[in-house]
Amino acid sequence: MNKITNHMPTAELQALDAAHHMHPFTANADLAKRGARIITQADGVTLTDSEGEKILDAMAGLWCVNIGYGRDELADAAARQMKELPYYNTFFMSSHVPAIALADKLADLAPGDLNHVFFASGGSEANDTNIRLVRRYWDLMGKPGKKTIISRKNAYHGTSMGAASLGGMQGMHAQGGMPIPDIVHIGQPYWYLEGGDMSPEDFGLMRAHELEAKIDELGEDRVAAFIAEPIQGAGGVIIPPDSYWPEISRICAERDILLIADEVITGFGRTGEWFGTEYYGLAPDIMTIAKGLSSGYAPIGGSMVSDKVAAVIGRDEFTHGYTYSGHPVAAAVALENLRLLEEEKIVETVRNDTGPYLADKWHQLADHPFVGETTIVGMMASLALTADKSVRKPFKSDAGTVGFMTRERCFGNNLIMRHVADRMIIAPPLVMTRADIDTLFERAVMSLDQAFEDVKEAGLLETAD
Ligand code: PXG
Repeated sequence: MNKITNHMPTAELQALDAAHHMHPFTANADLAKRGARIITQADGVTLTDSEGEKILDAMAGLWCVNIGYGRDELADAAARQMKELPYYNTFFMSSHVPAIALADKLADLAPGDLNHVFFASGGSEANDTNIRLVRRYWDLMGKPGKKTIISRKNAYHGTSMGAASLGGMQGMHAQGGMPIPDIVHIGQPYWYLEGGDMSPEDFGLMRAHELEAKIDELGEDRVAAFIAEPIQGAGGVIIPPDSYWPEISRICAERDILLIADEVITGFGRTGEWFGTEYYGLAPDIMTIAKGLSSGYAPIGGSMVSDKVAAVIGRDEFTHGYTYSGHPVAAAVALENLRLLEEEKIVETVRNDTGPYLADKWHQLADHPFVGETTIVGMMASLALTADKSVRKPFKSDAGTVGFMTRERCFGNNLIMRHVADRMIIAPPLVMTRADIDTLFERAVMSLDQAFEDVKEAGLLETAD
């Protein structure tokens, strides 16, 4: 393909970017020295950068472009809606057609009795809504003491003060007064590095029982809710042992607390089901949605709420809302995205065809001397890098050193595969074909081979004591 020329040269773009643009989760001074990779176009599963390089995007942007890039239908839906009604609010007894249609469609798609939606612009806002929803629910139920929300270490629920407090990322809590009061964290079901000598099943049960123990410790009359991602995404694609979710479900059913499933990543086909709660057979009271809802084409998220909780919340004014709750353009784009996902049977294809094909390839990587385990559900997968396949232990070097070196090789080979500490992760667009998967696999093997040599040469192929 030709170099894209209808923009400034890369170096000039990088200089302007460094001068004025503060990037998320970035040491901007370091980035300024190195220069950002500038993406100019995308189609299907492939990005084009300002140098004309074609890059296979095995992360679907930031876990969101489920439908793939370049869908005119979504652009047309946005243009139509912008001309007809670019904005109106949903406060003050008003509504509009796109928000109504999308809420109706979501009630249809969501499992169980999650028949109501409170819209937000993304996952963080939606999780902030959830904090307020569950506390308000228990107030109205005459149990105002039930305020505490139990979450998990290494969970990711967003970056606003509320959402980052729900999250269990130490690096985030260290920067500015988090967690906010009445949010506590239990252990994560991460068997590979935390399971020790236990079997995965016993370890899964043990971690689930931490929820029960925490409820007992705090007192059931103080606990409002438990929040969790069905599969941790940003934490490293941590797929819990099979014993974990059934036990959590039992505890939530027996105790008088609400279950919030954060489906920002696992929703809209990522697991091969429409929602991760369906994959695990969960019955949450509230479900957080964002990302794949619009395939990232427009910023929109929300909280799906059960009949039971919505009926209570609806008794009185809920003093909460965002200017862009149910934004008509974002809602119209989301609706069109859901129509395409359904009509083109994209979720079914992931479940029955491309998902199993990817899983087969992914598990072949487990034979590589640099890989300790491979794990995958639908189209979200991870692998643990290791210095010694015979033990489940981290590297001696700081967590992420080896992962970063591997990521650099992937980027060099025009493959977007990310690292979380020393796990490599993928979450490709759900439209990825078998041929795309073959390309992904070839580039992944090449990158692992190269990184393995780099790590050996740097003297970093060493296991922690
Ligand atoms: N919940 C979950 C489970 C998420 O993964 C959010 C909430 C927050 O959504 P917003 O739309 O406010 O970003 C997320 C977002 C990463 C990464 O590095 C992951 C996310 C966002 C940014 C980076 O993997 N997930």
